[in-house]
Amino acid sequence: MSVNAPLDIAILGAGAIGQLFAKALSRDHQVTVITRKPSTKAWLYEWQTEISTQTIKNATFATLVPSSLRFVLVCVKAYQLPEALAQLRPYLHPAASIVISHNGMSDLSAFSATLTPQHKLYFATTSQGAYLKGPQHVVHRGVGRTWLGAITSAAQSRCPLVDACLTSIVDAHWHHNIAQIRWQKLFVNIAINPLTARDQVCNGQLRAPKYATTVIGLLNEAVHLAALEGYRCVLADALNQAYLVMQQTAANRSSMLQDISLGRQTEITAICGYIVALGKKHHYPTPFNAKLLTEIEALSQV
Ligand code: KPL
Repeated sequence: MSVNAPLDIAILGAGAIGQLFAKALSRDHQVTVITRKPSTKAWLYEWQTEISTQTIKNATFATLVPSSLRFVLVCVKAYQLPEALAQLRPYLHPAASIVISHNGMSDLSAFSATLTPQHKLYFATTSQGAYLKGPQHVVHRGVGRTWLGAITSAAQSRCPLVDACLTSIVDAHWHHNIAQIRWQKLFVNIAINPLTARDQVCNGQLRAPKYATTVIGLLNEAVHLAALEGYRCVLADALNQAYLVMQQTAANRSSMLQDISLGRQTEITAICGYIVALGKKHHYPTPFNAKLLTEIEALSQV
């Protein structure tokens, strides 16, 4: 298959990021978004002053043919991932390429164990600032970088789906060590998501001096534990990156703030909860992450 040939790409998950990727990829490819309920309504996209509508093909699992999906992006929340992957598995083509993207950390080993040597599994991290304003209304608030990289050894060589993402998604790049990049993205989410959600502020407002001690405390714990897990990282770099994303996505409401505002489950377990769990494993105290974990869990139950 030529790198430039249009692909049939399925996207599982119609959240803000799934829809941003769908819109970007649909310029050159046939995109189908898999949702729980069928929909033919056009999506409304707001990108700064530009507003456009687009109808992207929609399917539900009930309408799909088993073993038919060759190129798949999975853009669901970390806590939805195990169920989503179990549902998706029978519909994967024997040589499917799959890109998973979500905030926080997840264990992909159970899913990887079900794959054949022909399957290729990748991960994408993104710092795009986007949110759903209404049921089919995406607002893109800031360009952030997207990194793609291999999870399984079969995916060490790139594939047409990855090339399509690298070409169509703005500021998207390949990285040979996506695990390291996932840690860097985790640092950004640890610094931004819980505080914006707790205090109901936009990302840029966290640059105020009153947040500095907490941001440093959260990242100090995370960087220390990342090092204990074998990932090279420096606190100054994690802080620089977090403050850069606060600036680049200043007007954005973080995904966790949106979740709390809409009464949805948050990704706190895969973000601060991940650090707290690692702290227990390594007998390293994590008071900053534990406090935010408790506070966000309490808010989710209101
Ligand atoms: O990933 C994000 C999120 O909101 O989940 C950031 C990068 C913080 C953008 O808002």
